[in-house]
Amino acid sequence: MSGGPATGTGDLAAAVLSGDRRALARGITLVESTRADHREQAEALLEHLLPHAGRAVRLGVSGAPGVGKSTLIEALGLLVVGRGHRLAVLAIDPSSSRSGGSILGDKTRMAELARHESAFIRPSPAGTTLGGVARRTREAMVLCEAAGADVIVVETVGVGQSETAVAAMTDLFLLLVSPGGGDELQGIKRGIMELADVVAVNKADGDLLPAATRAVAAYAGALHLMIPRHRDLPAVALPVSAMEGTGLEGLWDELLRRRAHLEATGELRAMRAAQARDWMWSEVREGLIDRARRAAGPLAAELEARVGDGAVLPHLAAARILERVLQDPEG
Ligand SMILES: Nc1nc2c(ncn2[C@@H]2O[C@H](COP(=O)(O)OP(=O)(O)OP(=O)(O)O)[C@@H](O)[C@H]2O)c(=O)[nH]1
Ligand SMILES: [Mg+2]
Repeated sequence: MSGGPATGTGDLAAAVLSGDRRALARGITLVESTRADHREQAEALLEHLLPHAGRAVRLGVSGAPGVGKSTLIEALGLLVVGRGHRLAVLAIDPSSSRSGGSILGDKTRMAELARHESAFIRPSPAGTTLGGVARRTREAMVLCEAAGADVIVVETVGVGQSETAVAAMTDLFLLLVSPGGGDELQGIKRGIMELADVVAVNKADGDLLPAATRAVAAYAGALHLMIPRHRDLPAVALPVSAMEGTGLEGLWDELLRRRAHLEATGELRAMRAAQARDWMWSEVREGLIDRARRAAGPLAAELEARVGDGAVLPHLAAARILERVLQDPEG
């Protein structure tokens, strides 16, 4: 790149817009970087690209470990690119630093999809905070859409708050469950079920088929008792087999039907507006916390220790840190 960072960013933006996958990968690396100069370039890049984003179908997929997310995303992804779409798969996985990159393993598991010219799979960055990973995933989504992806799948492992983070950046939320039935239903937090547009009971094949059929009925009953996320569009439960491919056409059609409904009623626009507002405030939160840590310096560790010992009340410690930020607003 020549001509300083501004020109470089412009060139990169043009390359991303032309659908150049290597440029897209480089752009995502830039938004993932924590270096201050990279951050500046990332922001310039996003400013170029944001007007070209926003048209994709954004689908969140979550489910417990081993439920079949990777298998499903590969199979559904192949179906989607087979219908002429351009697909990007991103992941929110704040635990990936601990597990050594489960999504990296996924890329090899989704081998056929990863090789497809219309699919782009991006392993999750090793993140320290959910907020940090979520920010980078949101920004990566903008880049993928600018590069021409019209379907974005954001995957997360269903073990924590990451479902809420994914639901806050997507149009549709697919909860994948296994045919465990009643017991398992108890284990899934109500709040997560309430986010779902579709609960897909996976592994509805072979010996597991009868259990899967019962589970679909149990989930349908449970969903029936909940307040739907979208009025006139109650969530549904469906059986699928990611391994055998059964139910996937129906699943995709159901997702598209719901997306079309949300678009027609204006709910999609309202949802995206609310998401943009949330994004803004979460940036404020993350930014303030970053600055507070920098402004507090060694005082942070000292106060953490004293709060831990019960020597200082947390809100008083917080007030002291906030005072520092206000004295030193540039961080
Ligand atoms: N019988 C059956 N097995 C399946 C199906 N889908 C996935 N599996 C199996 O379930 C296991 C876990 O599948 P993955 O796709 O790796 O599950 P995952 O949810 O991505 O797991 P993590 O990434 O560890 O959270 C593998 O052994 C798959 O072969 C299915 O539709 N039917
Ligand atoms: Mg997986």
